[in-house]
Amino acid sequence: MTKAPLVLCAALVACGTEFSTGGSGGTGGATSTTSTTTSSTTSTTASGGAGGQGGDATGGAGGAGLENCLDGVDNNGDSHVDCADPQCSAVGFACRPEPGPGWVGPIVLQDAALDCPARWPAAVMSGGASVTFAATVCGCTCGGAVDVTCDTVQNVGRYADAACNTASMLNQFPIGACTNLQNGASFGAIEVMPVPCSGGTCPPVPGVNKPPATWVEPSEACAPGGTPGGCDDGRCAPPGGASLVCVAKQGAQQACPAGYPTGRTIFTAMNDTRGCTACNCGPAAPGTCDTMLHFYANGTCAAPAGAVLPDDGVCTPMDPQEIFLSARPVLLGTNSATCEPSDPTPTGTVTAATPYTVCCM
Ligand SMILES: [Ca+2]
Ligand SMILES: [Ca+2]
Repeated sequence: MTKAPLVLCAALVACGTEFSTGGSGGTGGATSTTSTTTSSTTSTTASGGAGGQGGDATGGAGGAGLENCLDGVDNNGDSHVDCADPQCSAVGFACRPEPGPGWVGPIVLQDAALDCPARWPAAVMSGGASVTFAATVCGCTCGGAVDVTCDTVQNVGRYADAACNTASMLNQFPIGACTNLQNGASFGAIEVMPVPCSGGTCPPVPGVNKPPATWVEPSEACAPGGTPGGCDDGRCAPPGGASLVCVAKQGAQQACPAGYPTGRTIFTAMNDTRGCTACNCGPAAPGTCDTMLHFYANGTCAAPAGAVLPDDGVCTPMDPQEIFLSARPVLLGTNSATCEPSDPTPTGTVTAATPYTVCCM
């Protein structure tokens, strides 16, 4: 719903389409493009060729053409241009005071939630009196530990009974290597103990949640689509209806020109510098490396015996009749080590920028 930052066209000349509502609206003349080089800006003006009738006026005299009230041209040949033409004044077009150099308009100012009025179809700026926003929510978590150092042996407790009540015998199997169990081994139960690890780091995962900033007193300005003209002193503009008729100039708190006494400052951009302080992870606390212990039916770890046990330290009954001839603990590449995240705090703010002074009748 945020409109583009203000693009106040020079003198609102090039802002919109030809004003044309009501009437049969004949086709306009050819549009030519001219470059104005009186300043550093180049504006494109639509200088309609002959016969560009149409426009707002209704009920013109029989046989007379229609007057376009916003093109600075006497379209119907009655010697009256725009606001001076009875067709335009009859439907509320009026000369508004000339605001002076640097001011653009007339425009109408209204609640930003509304669509621009039909006679002021060109949305030329939006913004508000100030900005409001909720606090930034900062978070930080740590991913799984990497570069940990795993102990090099797997401790395995062997028991003669199935409930691990008998005195245990400790085996230490080098991790990743094949241990030949010589004449074979059988177990009533075993406990495969976790493999400790140390060291390592964790990748930090920052979280920055910036609630949208919104305008206080959101407003928008709409311009008529056409060239102000047809006034001896001032600018011809459509009736404002329920909206305030205003003029605008860049900068805050400019002195309002005659005829537009009520001024206010409207900001048209937001400068958002919000963020969070750094998300860091402390060194990994000691944990365990995950392994699986494989038993084999031959002496070289080549014939899997079907017994594969996790390193959970749990008393696991085995078939005491089964003879294993070799064993190998295998690292799975995962671990339980964790890191402590930092506690980031919000930084920055949102400020209103690019002010315009809008003065209204
Ligand atoms: Ca005209
Ligand atoms: Ca006329």
